[in-house]
Amino acid sequence: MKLLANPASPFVRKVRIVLHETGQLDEVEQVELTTSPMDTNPMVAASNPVGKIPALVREDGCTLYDSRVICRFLDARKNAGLYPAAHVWETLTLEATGDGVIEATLAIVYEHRLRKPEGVSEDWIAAQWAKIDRGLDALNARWMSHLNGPLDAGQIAVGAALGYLDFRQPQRDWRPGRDALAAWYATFSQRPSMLATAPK
Ligand SMILES: N[C@@H](CCC(=O)N[C@@H](CS)C(=O)NCC(=O)O)C(=O)O
Repeated sequence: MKLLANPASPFVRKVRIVLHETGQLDEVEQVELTTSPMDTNPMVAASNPVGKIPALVREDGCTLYDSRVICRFLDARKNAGLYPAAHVWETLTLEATGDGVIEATLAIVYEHRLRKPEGVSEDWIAAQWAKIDRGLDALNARWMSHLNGPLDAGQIAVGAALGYLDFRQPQRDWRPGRDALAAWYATFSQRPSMLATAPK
């Protein structure tokens, strides 16, 4: 199998963390490439019609895309328990929360990177920050017992989201006022899978 990937992508990072945590690193070749909404890489477009990474090209089945699909596939392949049946809806919702924070953070990155300076909307960026802040506040207020439980795909998405905020928005520290989440991340970010996949 081949994973179309870029080490800076937080959605790719989710998949790479799952590969580490489930012992499948040797079974997936990682093909490093760049793509962007304004300049879609042809190999990505050929694998995922909406032109996004990660995409997982399989020899024995269709190419999978969207990190949630790929993470769930890799988990099922090894019966790794990252989507435990007893808590599957909570786990998927937590994963969606992490992904939503990533989407809003990525939207801010693209707004600065891809628009002409006169086209950048500060109001729109503020609206993305509101999504991020509400997401992080919800994690800190309502999800700590789940986050502190056995490893699952929801935790991995949140870890990737907080790592991406530190990577792209270090000047706006998300930790003040969110002590429980900050304490959780201080420990979670030291997992070997997180250290091995940290964006540079
Ligand atoms: N929902 C998708 C989002 C993937 C995504 O937005 N990936 C970014 C890189 S971090 C991308 O490929 N952007 C290029 C584009 O939007 O055209 C997932 O979870 O995989």
